[in-house]
Amino acid sequence: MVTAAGRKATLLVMAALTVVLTACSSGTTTSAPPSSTTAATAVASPATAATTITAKSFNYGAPITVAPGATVTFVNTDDARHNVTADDKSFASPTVTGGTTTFTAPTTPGTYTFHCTFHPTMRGTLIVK
Ligand SMILES: [Cu+2]
Repeated sequence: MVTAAGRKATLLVMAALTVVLTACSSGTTTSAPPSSTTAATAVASPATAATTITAKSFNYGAPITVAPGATVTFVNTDDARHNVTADDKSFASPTVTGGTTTFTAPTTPGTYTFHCTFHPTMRGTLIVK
């Protein structure tokens, strides 16, 4: 009788442990998909990044295309101060040093060349269409 009760108790403990372990492993399994969701979001990000001009190593990178009047983000990854100033002065970003700022693209479609007022050799192109 004691042995039967003991077995029953043991079974209950094992069942409880199994539930806990299952809960733990399913919890771990559940936390994995969110990271692949994050990866999917990261893949979608480049579309947004198209409205971002990044200054890196005194280089603006490839021309970017934005909609008329779009808010363009300017990211300066250098320790030096930079800005985005249109050659025709139609737009200009604030100057940032190792930071991020924004400016408004022209509302008139066209191809605008720009430069950094502190480093005239830095040149980039903003296409508005
Ligand atoms: Cu500069």
